[in-house]
Amino acid sequence: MHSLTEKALAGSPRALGRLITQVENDTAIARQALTDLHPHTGNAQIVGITGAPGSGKSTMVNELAKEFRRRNKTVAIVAVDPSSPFSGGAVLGDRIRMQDLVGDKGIFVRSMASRGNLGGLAIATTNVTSVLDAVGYDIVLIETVGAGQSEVDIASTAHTTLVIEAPGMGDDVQSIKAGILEIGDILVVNKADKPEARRTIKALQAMLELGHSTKTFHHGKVIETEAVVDYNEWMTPVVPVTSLTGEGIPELVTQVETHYAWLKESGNFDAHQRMQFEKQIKKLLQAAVWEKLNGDQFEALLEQVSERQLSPHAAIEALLKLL
Ligand SMILES: Nc1nc2c(ncn2[C@@H]2O[C@H](COP(=O)(O)OP(=O)(O)OP(=O)(O)O)[C@@H](O)[C@H]2O)c(=O)[nH]1
Ligand SMILES: [Mg+2]
Repeated sequence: MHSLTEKALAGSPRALGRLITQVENDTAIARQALTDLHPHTGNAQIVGITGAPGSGKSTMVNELAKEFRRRNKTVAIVAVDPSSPFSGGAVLGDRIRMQDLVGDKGIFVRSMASRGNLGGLAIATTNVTSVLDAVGYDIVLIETVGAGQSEVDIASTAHTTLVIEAPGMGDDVQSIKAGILEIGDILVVNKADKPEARRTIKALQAMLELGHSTKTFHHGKVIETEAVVDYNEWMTPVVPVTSLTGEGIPELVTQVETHYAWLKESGNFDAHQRMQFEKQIKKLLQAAVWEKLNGDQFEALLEQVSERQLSPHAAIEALLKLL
């Protein structure tokens, strides 16, 4: 085991920071470390926080961290900014807001920025999360802006995904982005201090009711399809909070804990974990294939397919031979 890994496991925040830099840069040390650390993972609750820019994610993460600390849980925060190519650039504001967390040994904060492709950032985020889990943080909070693919990626890394909505950002059921129902385990309406928040809450509740429609037509008769009480089903709650003052944060943290307990008790945890590893392995496989491929060889095959000299299937055969 590399000394950096050993020191990080022993609790050195300095070593942890340096190890994470290795992971971000996908170095040989990092790959070995991830292998060495894998048996130590699986104990942290990983919580994804996603939402539109300005919805209040950073403010909320700060408050969530404080509330988890009050409950004697250690917390690591990963702020992912896919739009920024500079680590620490666009998230400077977050750093300042995180000031009240500084000095607490039970808190670790890390910002990550895109260095080119989003896929690389998603893999790096998953890896960094594994490191934080392995070294013993109870809770890992991942903040990411809802930007296309990234929230889906977060959902495949996190156990519990919070989708943040804020009033005034388009409150009609139609304008709330499709897909949040699938990824959000908890829908949070932030800025509940604003009077318009009631509308947002109502819109989300209406949307959930549509999603959870229990009635369907069968041979012209209305029948109940889903059991009213299904212990295997998680009922997505809508939780209003005011991150600015901390109001509603304890209730939100309780919901986050309840979701984790539900995952474990319902037997969904293992299935969830398997699915996450499956996705991770497939992503890594894809990355490994690209790494092995010679770009010119790929271009040449692409050219032949475009010229109708080779079918895409035959190109795959040729690619597999090249590997
Ligand atoms: N009124 C009100 N304002 C809030 C609340 N929470 C956050 N804000 C404000 O909303 C603005 C955006 O907050 P951030 O926490 O930076 O939002 P964010 O989602 O992290 O933004 P990005 O990281 O840029 O995507 C700030 O001016 C906050 O002070 C709240 O509960 N009520
Ligand atoms: Mg932010």
